[in-house]
Amino acid sequence: MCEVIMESSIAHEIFSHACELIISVGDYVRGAAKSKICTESKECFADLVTEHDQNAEKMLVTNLTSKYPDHRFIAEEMNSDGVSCQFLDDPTWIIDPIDGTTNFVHGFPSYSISVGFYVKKEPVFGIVYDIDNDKMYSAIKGEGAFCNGRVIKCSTTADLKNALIGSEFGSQRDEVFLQFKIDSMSRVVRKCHGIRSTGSAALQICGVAAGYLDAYYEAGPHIWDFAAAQLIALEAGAVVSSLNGGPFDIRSRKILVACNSTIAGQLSPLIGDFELTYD
Ligand code: LIP
Repeated sequence: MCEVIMESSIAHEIFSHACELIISVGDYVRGAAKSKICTESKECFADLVTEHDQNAEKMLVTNLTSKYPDHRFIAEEMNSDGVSCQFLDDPTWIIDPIDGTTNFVHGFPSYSISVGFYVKKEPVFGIVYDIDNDKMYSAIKGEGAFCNGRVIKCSTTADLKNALIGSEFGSQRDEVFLQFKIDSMSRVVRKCHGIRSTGSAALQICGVAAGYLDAYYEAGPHIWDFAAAQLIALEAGAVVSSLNGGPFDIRSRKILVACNSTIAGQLSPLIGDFELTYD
């Protein structure tokens, strides 16, 4: 009997508040996309941040802190100082204010607000809002996955050779790490219909949940890039694991999401593995 981590009516009340808040922050980001965007780089020249990432995060965290003062936060900009995230049993919001910042900066229409809500380190709900396409992907644990209120299910592709895969080169430019990614993609592309790199882990994983991708894998993203989307994929019927097919560790910065265990089993040996510092 799985333990009830939060009473359903309370989870729904918090979920509805979060959806309204995310829509209003989405309006801010959509408006900001129309103006000239100044960027700063973080770990390297390709790892970008803008004042709009910081403002959107402040809007989310300030609002949620005033409504739920005892809740905790793990968020990209407040945690990008490299100090490891404190992931405790308390009610915790895991936030990426703009997932796909490089796309946002270039006006490439694939960036999202990603908000996961966890209690006792277990997901309660996940929301990924595709700002440019006005699509809200969501799931409450045990209640299925949705896009703008419509039920979504992952695909039933049964063989990798008929599959479309999502993966990313990411924003790190460390030579050894990049070569690992190039080699794994070169092995994978030889065995499937194709690979799509659209620059947002959260939206790629929602693509698996919605069935237009059959799997997504990446080494390098952070807990805030997939905390919400991984629950949406699970509720859509997908399997979520580490790159080597082992149990998924949300702080490991490695994820493989597949429409079923057959595709995961065919894909994982081709990907290989890479040691990364935990979040
Ligand atoms: C991005 C992820 C993407 C990864 C990039 C970056 P950001 O998140 O969504 O999957 O390849 O390196 O981490 O920085 O745009 O929030």
